[in-house]
Amino acid sequence: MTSATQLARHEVELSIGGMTCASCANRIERKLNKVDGVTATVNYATEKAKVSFPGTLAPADLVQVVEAAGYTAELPAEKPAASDEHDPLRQRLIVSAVLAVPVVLLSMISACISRTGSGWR
Ligand code: 9UX
Repeated sequence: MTSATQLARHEVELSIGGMTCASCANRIERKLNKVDGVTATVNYATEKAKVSFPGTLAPADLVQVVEAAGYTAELPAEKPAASDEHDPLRQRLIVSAVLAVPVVLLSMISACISRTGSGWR
């Protein structure tokens, strides 16, 4: 590993524009991965590039690499709202966990009743 990869790593998700076929994603991916210490995955469908890069680089450098390859790249908006409580997926997990409790209890109780014939012992 080069020293660049040992520095603190950062991650950024770029919005890529100008990809007209799936191979474009691979082309961008290769360009980015050629940069020392950079690991990138480009998703053609979502037009997003997930890039892990060392502290020696700035996100703007990554944009430049993509643009030099003939595509457009945009940095994500600063500070994406990261409130746990309003994450819909997380909320659904909590809700379904709460709903599952009575179901489990009920099945335990009915299993107990049917085994002993007279409820709890
Ligand atoms: Mo597809 Mo992209 O034929 O540079 S690879 S358009």
